[in-house]
Amino acid sequence: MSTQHSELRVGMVGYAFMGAAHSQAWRTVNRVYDLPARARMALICGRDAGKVADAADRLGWDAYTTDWRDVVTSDQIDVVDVCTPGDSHAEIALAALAAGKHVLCEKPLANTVDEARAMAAAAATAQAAGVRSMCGFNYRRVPAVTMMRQLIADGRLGVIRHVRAAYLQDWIVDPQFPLVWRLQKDRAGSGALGDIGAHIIDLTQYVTGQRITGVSAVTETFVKERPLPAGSSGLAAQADGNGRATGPVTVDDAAVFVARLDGGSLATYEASRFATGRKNALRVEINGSLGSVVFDLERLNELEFYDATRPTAEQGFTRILVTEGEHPYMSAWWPPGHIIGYEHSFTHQMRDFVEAVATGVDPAPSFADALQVQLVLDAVTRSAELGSSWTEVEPALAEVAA
Ligand code: SOE
Repeated sequence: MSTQHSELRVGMVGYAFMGAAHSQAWRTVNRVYDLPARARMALICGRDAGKVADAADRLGWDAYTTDWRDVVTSDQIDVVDVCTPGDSHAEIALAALAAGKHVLCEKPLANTVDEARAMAAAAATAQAAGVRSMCGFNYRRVPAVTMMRQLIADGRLGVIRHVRAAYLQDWIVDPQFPLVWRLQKDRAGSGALGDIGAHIIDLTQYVTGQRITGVSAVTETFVKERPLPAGSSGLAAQADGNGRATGPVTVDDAAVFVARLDGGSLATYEASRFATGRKNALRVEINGSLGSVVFDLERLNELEFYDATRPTAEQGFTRILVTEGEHPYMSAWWPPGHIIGYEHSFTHQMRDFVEAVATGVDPAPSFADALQVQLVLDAVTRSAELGSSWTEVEPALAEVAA
């Protein structure tokens, strides 16, 4: 006989890539984990009635609406899952928290520090009334990443000296790629920095347990004008050489920065959408006084671990296959060696969120954790704009440079 479960009725706003990834996780989590509450895919919201009706059917939602206010005001909804572009995160999450709904909000938390501060404050107020909130930095829930954090917390790397993180994509290398919302500051807040840079900021702080205290940054927008998407309106337009309407790219295509963390380590970060050939390449390497550990998203079931305490003749990077039942999250899946994928990190995220809400504890990362990431993003943007720590290299003499 199945155990009796209470129900958490979920309302999700947004149905594009993240909406689909979250839907996969909401469909799966009850079947993989025995949780104190069952997540019910009650209501999905999108602005286009035809598309959201199709999404409800395809993704497995009970009902749909075109007004997010229906989601946050319904007394038939317990959880609001925000999967929209960044310019609506604050409005929806603040309304949901005020309505007493538990909130899961996609990363980055907001488009600005002010919005993130308001969201973190509202989450703290709501928390006093038992309302839970979390920001969807899903890569924390890749088993190998959780194991990375455990190795460091157990002292296996000793004192952390270096953090080295890159998140590289190439989906907008073609200058003819249209001016989608992710390339517009008022919609997305920033470009590669906030979209994928936020992930490596959160992930490195999570695995090291340290916080970034200062940065020195450069950013670049390589392609400054792009064709307007079909059917776009309200975008400042001019015509390119072929008479096609174009608009300005108002965000970074790439951000590179060095940082200090409060545990004394030095860090380098690179977030780019112009790393030709790199599709979704996230790599983090942590060097410590007793060893090093490397995570590569393209090999997400593995960790490379260098244990400098082993006999010299036996030292080398070993490949740990993170698929044993004792590894984080893995007991719910398949026997050892039967690897999992990107989408499983979202199922783990929903597991932890549902368990936290059902047992009355605060899930992590909190909105306060996500605010701290937003503050780092803001510092990177300000550093790049100021160029304060930038020292020009004196050009070599013409005859020498030739
Ligand atoms: C686009 O860069 C994107 O979908 C990000 O928004 C996600 O957070 C990342 O996991 C995959 O790439």
